[in-house]
Amino acid sequence: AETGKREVDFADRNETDTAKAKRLKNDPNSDQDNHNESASANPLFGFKTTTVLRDSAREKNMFIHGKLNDQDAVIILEKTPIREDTLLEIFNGSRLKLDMRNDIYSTYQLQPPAHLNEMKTTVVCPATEKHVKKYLRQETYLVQETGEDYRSITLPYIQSQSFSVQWVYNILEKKAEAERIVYEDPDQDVGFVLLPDFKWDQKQLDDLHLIAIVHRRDIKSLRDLTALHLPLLTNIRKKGEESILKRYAVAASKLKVYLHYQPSYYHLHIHFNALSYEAPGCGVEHAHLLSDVIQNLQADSQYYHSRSLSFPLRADQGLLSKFKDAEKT
Ligand code: GTA
Repeated sequence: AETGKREVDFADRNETDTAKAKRLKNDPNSDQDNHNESASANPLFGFKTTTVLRDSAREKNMFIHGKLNDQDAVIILEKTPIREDTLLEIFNGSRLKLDMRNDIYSTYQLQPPAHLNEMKTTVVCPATEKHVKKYLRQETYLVQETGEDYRSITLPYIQSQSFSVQWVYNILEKKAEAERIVYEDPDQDVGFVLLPDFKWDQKQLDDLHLIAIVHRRDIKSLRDLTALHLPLLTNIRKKGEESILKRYAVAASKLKVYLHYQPSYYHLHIHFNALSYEAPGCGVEHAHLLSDVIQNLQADSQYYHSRSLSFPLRADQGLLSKFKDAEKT
């Protein structure tokens, strides 16, 4: 098997320098056969970058806006973590190029076998202007929203413009990702679907991320929850944790289970993350632990109806200007 893998690796390198240069430059004059082959095997072939929305050398990712077949698209490229179970193959099956050596210190460029050098790639196409703005690096501001602000400012805003939740309905109706479902409770009142979040490539447990999507379609966010929803929330916590233990052998004490406020998608869903993983959006300004939510509702059924909630908004988010207009920031 090892030899087979190496052969593939070397076959890749047999590409001529000219072919490689053409491919890398996305040269429109590159030969048509090559183009057709590449376009069918690679749906991103011909993507034209308009702008890099954000990138991070530390997180090793890049968010790119561009055109894919004349449609606006956002592509997220992300280098994936190194897995312990691949170390043997990395050490024995890679090419090494020495960068420098000094006394007991040396650095190398290591080229692992191609299958260990994958990049997680997320594509949003066609992307709306709202998607482009969502991923653009921007200044954020903390807003404090009273229950009354929610009803007079936030609710009308999210009713008039928020991301489509079609992808959520596709999951609930088994029109998409059906094979990825980890657990389902089909009850229409307290039931939910638990599946991997699309940010998690499921290759390692360090960044475990699942979402529980409720079957009910009448709960937009934390703000809609009352004590009447306690059976739903406790059911999600209990069965979600049990299923994760069964499937991934990760105990409840190694999980953080939370809701976002504001979420991006206004159909109630709950995040299950590895405790040690700093997922985007798990900070105190954005995340509400499910166990706290349950206790708050047990103490006061109207807690999320009346309490002030803080959350960050990006500079160009329409909701921020609504709060500014109301002189709330
Ligand atoms: N299984 O089709 C889907 C799908 N979609 C469209 C979204 N999600 C999906 N999961 C499946 N299939 O965790 C997931 C999202 C998110 C959750 C919605 O549903 O990955 P939310 O409503 O609370 O919204 O959660 P949230 O967390 O604000 O949205 P999101 O998209 O996670 O963005 C928050 C920040 O995370 C972004 O600003 C960005 O910094 C970062 N981010 C987003 N996507 C990626 C990515 N692919 N890679 C790295 N970072 C990302």
